[in-house]
Amino acid sequence: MADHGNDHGDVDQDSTDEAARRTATSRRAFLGTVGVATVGLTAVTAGQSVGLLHVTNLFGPRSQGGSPQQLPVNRTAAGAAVEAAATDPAWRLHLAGAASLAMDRTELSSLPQTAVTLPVACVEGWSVSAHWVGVRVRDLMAAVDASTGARLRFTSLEPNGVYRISEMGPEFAQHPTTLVALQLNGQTLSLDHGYPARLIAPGRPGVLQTKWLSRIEVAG
Ligand SMILES: Nc1nc2c(c(=O)[nH]1)N[C@H]1C(S)=C(S)[C@@H](COP(=O)(O)O)O[C@H]1N2
Ligand SMILES: [Mo]
Repeated sequence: MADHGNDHGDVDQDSTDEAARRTATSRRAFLGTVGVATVGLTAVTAGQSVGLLHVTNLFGPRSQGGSPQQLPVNRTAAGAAVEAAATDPAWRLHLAGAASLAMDRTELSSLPQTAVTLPVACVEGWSVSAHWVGVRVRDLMAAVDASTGARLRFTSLEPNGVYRISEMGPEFAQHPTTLVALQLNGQTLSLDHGYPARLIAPGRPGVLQTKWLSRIEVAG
């Protein structure tokens, strides 16, 4: 084994160095899965195995009557005027920390997925629990070198509307169940529930669970 290094010093690793090395390694491993759609799904977080997403019929769930995907819709994709932008193949989720990245849905689906059960709790008086699968926000933002203490801003494709932008502090941003959700109740997220990707986080009102994500960035 070739050793081209020039620091043959201490065998004992300083614990800070070791932690930094682990962070860098896991970041490389995380990003290493981007674009490789057939691997990486066995290394799923929290011991949960989740299959590759199959984009099937986005409009199908709406034609079934009642709430699509067993969850009420507060504002439809048509009402928010996002149908064209949300189904555009050019869609990317833009991530901005010290570095920046743009990922399409296939790339997001190829990253380690986390499954959670969390409610949407609307101030209008309903709360419905649902099963979500997606990528941890903290992993995505670590990939663009955002500080773990950062406050984040989530921006929707929605051209206007009071819920277009939401923000969260690091206590939510770093939470292991705060996700960019891609799947809802076992199906590809429907257009009305925020396709191609929406925010889902624990312990926050529904108004902050931003649908039709376009961008996540470090706030101010
Ligand atoms: N972009 C965007 N996100 C949004 C909203 C919206 O109007 N626009 N409404 C919010 C509100 S008030 C609620 S209660 C939830 C509802 O999510 P659901 O329609 O998937 O149940 O989405 C939130 N996210
Ligand atoms: Mo809401």
